[in-house]
Amino acid sequence: MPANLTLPLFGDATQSSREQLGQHAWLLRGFALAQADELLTAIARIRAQSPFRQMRTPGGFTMSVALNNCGALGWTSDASGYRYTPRDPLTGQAWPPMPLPLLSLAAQAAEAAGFPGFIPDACLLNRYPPGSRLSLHQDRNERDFSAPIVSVSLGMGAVFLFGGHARNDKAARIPLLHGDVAVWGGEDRLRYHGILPLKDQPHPATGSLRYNLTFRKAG
Ligand code: MD3
Ligand code: FE
Repeated sequence: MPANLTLPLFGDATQSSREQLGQHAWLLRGFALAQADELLTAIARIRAQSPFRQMRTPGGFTMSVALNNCGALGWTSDASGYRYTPRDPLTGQAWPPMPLPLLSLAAQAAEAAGFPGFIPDACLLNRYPPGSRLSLHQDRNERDFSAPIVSVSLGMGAVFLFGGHARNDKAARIPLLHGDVAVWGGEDRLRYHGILPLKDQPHPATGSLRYNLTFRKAG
């Protein structure tokens, strides 16, 4: 951790900094801090239209993380597989539109990480209660792997597993804190990654929850 990064009471970064995780993978510490309240307000509006829900995996498990989407396409999982759909299967309606502040934050973060012109058409919202986790996986349901993915972390901190191109490659453990943004593309786009079971360390902005937004070009 660079010496200029100070961690106050709740573990948020107070300054932004840029850490390189891979050839084309960057962690922008605190990049979303100034917009965090605006982002949480946007999540509350999205939730009123399409609720967070625990999806089933094709293998028959129920995910511990609750999911939601905004944008033209949304990621869903059920007994028949993983895919992007234009409608929320729960409401039968289109997913809520992607709020402009979210879209512009994602585009700015991508640009700061060397991916100018990123226009996502999907934003997956993950909501983690204490104890929930995301096991090691690759993001490969998007049509075009040449676009990067941008992720924004809000609320409780989590330990991110940053693996390699094979499931068994040793994974680095990287804390993700309120306001942190990660961007990965190029050769890092298909790295295995996951989130360890969340500790209950309530955050003033969200209580005992963590939110992660991932912006993707899915279609
Ligand atoms: C992957 N979400 O929704 S994003 C997912 O925090 C997902 O909710 C996690 O994986 C979450 O599919 C992690 C953070 C991240 C950061 C850097 C990466 C994922 C990465 C670099 C390479 C590959
Ligand atoms: Fe992922």
